[in-house]
Amino acid sequence: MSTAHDPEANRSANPGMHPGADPGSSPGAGDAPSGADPVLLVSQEGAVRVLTLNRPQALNAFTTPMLGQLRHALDDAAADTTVRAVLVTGAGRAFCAGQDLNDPYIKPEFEELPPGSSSTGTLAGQPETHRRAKPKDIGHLLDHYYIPLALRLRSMPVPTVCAVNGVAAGAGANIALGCDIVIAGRSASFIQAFSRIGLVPDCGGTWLLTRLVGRARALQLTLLGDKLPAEQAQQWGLIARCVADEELPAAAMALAQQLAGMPTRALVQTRAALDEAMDLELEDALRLEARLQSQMGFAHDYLEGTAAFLDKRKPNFKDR
Ligand code: T3D
Repeated sequence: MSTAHDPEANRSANPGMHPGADPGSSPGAGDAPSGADPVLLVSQEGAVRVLTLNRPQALNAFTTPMLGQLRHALDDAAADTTVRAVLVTGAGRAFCAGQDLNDPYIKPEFEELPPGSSSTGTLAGQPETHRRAKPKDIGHLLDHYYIPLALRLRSMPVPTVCAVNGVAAGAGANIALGCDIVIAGRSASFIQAFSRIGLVPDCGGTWLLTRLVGRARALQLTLLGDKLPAEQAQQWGLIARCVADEELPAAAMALAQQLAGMPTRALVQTRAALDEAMDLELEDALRLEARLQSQMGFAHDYLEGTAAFLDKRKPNFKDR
């Protein structure tokens, strides 16, 4: 899988996602200064758009500019009709360690108080001081970055593959699991790290995990915050495939190329129908299938697919 530096990928992302903050330029901790490596690499192989998280020194932990750029890159892929599948992966030894805990957006800050005031900010391992945590609503980060990103991923007009090349923790795990097909290297792992730092799962974890592995295992993963090795994640049905580390790039690309050659619109409607059917009665699911099948039956790809079968040739699908 090759990656290329694309100046477009490093531009400012959607201003106005948060009052007074530009996700493409806000001061994310450890973010690349201008001229340094971009935090997201964008490249294309055939009809597959490859997005590579690129802060390996911090295990690709998400900064706000990086979140903005990832969302922008997904928007670009969605709008580009030459793209028929998206492959997301990470540079270095990790996929993504979740939210960068140094990011000023969420990092707790304290203010000194006059002696005698009651202190709320004394932390273990630090001298007793009179200080108070400054109020900071870290939920804004979800509202303005993670929710749009998770929804963008789930509504992509092309199939998505995630190649999990190492640890995927917190929001990093749930972004990976939000892709349509998740393939991981044997040494990769999944950690619902939220409870370790006093948070609840986010980025779709509560919705995804119960659906993927059931309530008991979802509770085990999220309450304990333990590391789930890739092989066990596959056995549990959390991810689709687990391969040898050295095989991951080629296997993930082959999967993405296979999907790119398939009838895109039918694949995307299949994802939507499966998601919707989780909350439907059988009869409603049957009627949804019939409605979608009607639409598919009028589309080019169905005519092409059946004609190619009957002509004993390879189909050339076009619909998106
Ligand atoms: O409201 C909101 O919006 C909050 C949103 C929250 C979403 C979330 O994702 S919350 C969960 C955040 N993530 C974590 O809590 C995971 C933190 N990281 C870890 O637990 C461990 O790093 C790992 C288990 C992922 C990997 O461990 P290991 O031993 O392989 O690597 P390491 O030595 O811990 O990390 C290597 C470097 O990456 C290290 O930096 P250094 O010391 O070499 O300069 C470490 O600090 C850095 N790093 C790893 N994760 C993060 C990080 N830096 C900032 N933020 C991180 N999340």
